[in-house]
Amino acid sequence: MPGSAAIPWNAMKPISLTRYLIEEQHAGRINADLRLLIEVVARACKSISIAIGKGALGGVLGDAGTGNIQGEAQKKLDVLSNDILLEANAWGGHLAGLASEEMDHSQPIPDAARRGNYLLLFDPLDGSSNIDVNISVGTIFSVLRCPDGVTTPGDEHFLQPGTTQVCAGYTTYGPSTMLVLTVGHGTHVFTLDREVGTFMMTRRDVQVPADTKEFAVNMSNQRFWEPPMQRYVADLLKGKEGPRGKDFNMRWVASMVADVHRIITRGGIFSYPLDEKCREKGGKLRLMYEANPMAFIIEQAGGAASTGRQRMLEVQPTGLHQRVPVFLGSRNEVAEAVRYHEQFDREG
Ligand code: P6P
Repeated sequence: MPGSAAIPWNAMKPISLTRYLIEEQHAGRINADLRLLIEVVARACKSISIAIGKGALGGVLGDAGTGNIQGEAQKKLDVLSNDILLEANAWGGHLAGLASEEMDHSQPIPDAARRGNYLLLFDPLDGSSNIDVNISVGTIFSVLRCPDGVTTPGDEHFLQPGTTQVCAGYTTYGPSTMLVLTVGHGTHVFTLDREVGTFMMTRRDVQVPADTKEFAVNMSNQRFWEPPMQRYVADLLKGKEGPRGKDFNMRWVASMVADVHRIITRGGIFSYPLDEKCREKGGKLRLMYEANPMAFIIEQAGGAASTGRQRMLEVQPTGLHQRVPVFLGSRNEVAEAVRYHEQFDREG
């Protein structure tokens, strides 16, 4: 076309996950084993997406009739998703071991297979209580390095603070299937092109707005919260007339991946604080394969993540299925929630 400006060919269409990972490898930011690991997990998420998409027609809804170490009844899709991720990661030679919300203990890669240097942790299907009512659910994963000299990792080798993660991601199975990923150089969003079967980059280097007017919390727990959480939310609800000087909106999907993805997309704060019901367990959400990967993803997108009293990524884990209180999202709002907790701890 005469006069049309020449558009660099590679600016004309989104790049695939594979191309992004190859570019990261060529830049020296990831190695071949980590690239393979991420591709394998992404491929497993595509299989999970297909299984979920069948719904009632696939015979995969409802309870599996089993329970997990969390004391939760497992859904059929919990077990299927876990099996898909185990099988996908068993033979690639990129892992030394893996751990799952659905398994009591971590599992070293079978002796017969070549072992790599990474540890993979995942919640294979987070929010699975929403499956039977057709609400978005997701897969969350975190990657750590296996400690030097350890060839058969045990649970104790997974107990590394979130700052040691080399990769974290989640896949949200919603109207579209989207993979959100960080390898420590920004947070990027990939959307599954179902016709081709490829994740295509649809947002590079997400930046979560520093401020927000939207909070996510299960308000039915309000009477069980600690005083600082009571005061923080009470002030949110006072709106423009209150100390915050602005009105807030509330969302609660009860699927962490869906709530966090909304925050990645438009900002907000997600909270699952301590309450009298979960205090003895340390909280509701799990540190190693829910809070830490989400914290890494959010921080890489300019947000913040805290227990309310400590930066999430600096928590020293004491157990594979350890639970923690969670505040994450727009950094200035998380700082405000933390301020309420610090003031209470100082002054009561
Ligand atoms: P509640 C789902 O079971 C989950 O682990 C998270 O995905 C979600 O944010 C939370 O629990 C919902 O908890 O108490 O509101 O059902």
